[in-house]
Amino acid sequence: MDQAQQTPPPFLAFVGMGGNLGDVLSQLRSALVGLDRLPWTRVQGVSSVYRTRPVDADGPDYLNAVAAISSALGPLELLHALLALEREHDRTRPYSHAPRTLDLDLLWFGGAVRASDELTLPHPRMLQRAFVLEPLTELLENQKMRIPPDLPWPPAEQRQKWAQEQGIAKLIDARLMN
Ligand code: PH2
Ligand code: MG
Ligand code: MG
Repeated sequence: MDQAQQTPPPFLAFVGMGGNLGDVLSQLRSALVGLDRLPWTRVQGVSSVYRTRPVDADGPDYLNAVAAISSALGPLELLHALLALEREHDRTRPYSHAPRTLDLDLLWFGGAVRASDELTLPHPRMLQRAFVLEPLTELLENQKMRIPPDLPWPPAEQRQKWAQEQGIAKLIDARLMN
């Protein structure tokens, strides 16, 4: 294999998954398969599924989860692949925070820091949203991963308070992956 064809080293990334329209559990499962099929990308693990009340949004309750992936795509390439997966799952955007079949948000990408109209990393609201924090905390613990040192993790009491306010409930019988 010549130099140009060698796979660049993969980065660890976290992807927030959610939806509140249609058969969301099936959509999340299918999205996870789609993530694992992306070029140069592997799913390393996924949290439990959480039922969550809409935050700054309307419509039915959401199902949310967070996946850890390793990917040698660049952050924008990965973002575009996530948006393409959303479209494959009939995602439409009639207005901001509208109910959706599938939302895939790039939360954190190998510690990269950037801010543009298209992509801000780390995700600017990820540490205030219990529907991200709770599944991500569980995932890190289960994968025996450390909290990335660049993320100012809220203390457990704060997280508990937000989880209560935002009505976060772990679904014990709904696994996305074995
Ligand atoms: N996503 C939003 C806005 N509000 N609320 C919940 N519970 N879960 C979400 O995934 C979510 C939300 C914007 O993407
Ligand atoms: Mg979102
Ligand atoms: Mg999104």
